[in-house]
Amino acid sequence: MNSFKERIFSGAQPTGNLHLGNYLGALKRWVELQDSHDCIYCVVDMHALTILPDPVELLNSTREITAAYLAAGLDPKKSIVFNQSRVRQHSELAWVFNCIARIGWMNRMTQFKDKAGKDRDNASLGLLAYPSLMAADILLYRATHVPVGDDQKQHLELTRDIAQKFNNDYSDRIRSLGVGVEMAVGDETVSGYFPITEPMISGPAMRIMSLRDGTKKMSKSDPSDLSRINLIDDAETITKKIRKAKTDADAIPSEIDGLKGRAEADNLVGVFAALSGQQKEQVLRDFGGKQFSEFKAALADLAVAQLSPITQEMRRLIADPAYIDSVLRDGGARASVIAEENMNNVRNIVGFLQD
Ligand code: AQP
Repeated sequence: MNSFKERIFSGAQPTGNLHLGNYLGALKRWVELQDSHDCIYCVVDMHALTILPDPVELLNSTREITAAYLAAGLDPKKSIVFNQSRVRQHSELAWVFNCIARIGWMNRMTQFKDKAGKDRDNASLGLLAYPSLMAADILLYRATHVPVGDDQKQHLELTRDIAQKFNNDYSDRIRSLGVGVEMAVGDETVSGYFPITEPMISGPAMRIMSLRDGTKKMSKSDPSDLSRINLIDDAETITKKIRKAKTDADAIPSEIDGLKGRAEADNLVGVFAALSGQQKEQVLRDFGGKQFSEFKAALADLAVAQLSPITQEMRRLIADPAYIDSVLRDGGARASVIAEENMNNVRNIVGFLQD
């Protein structure tokens, strides 16, 4: 069976500083995947427009997020690293997908509901269409796997629905042009132009929660800076934020069951596990019965040891914007070659007249 070449695609929005959730849920795993896979990592600046950032902040943030990627270990020689808006085919494919996706699908997206709030009529069309652009980001490269945090699961399912509907709607045309690829979906073998992309969501840190409220995701847009650890924070700030993190009055339990109903404790144990490359069970074996003050001191030392080298390298790179721009330019040129080949096929599939 002729099948898709395995390819990884993922990205983060330049809407502020990357935080520990972005690092553990995404970036750290992206770095690990570089050795075994063909990887494309994007700074998704077009997605950032959905919150209408100040243009100068968007430019700065795009460079800062690229600096974080590189400082965390993305190697621009091994992987393609670029900013989305450079490769025009992302918006071109997103338009095709806007005509495939159904408004009902978009209205069901929990991220849209959360971000649009009560006044949905006043939300931008871009915010509603965001998952269609995300599907285009992934499928433009016919990526087979997408490592993301748990919060992106629903968008990934929508990407699969869009790919499936495109493959079905244009199945005759894909066959007659001979551009389809056979793939296994469940027990069936089907043919299509786009792969049914697999999300990669696993490990102890797929949803890192706010340090102030264990029921809310750690997020760039949380107004409280104490709610998150930014990759750019210095050692003193990291230690202070962990010391101030919300916990309860009980000691650390020895068994996983003891974390039930204790969202903040569960979150800190998960962070420790992810940073130290262990399972939560092991962390509980080491710290069960101890007070939070002792556990937090150990967690702060671990976080500082892991994040400080990244922070230092980020600061060095941010001071060299010409280098960052050259990485994005080179990555954009390499991404464009793949993007144009696929978009050219899509234009033929949908029936756009070309030379
Ligand atoms: N708290 C989290 N825990 C684990 N993974 C997370 N990710 C985000 N937050 C957490 C993962 O990081 C990657 C990049 O995310 P993004 O920047 O594209 O957007 P986001 O998910 O919207 O992140 P934020 O911080 O919550 O940003 P704002 O506040 O701007 O919406 C993704 O793989 C994501 O799953």
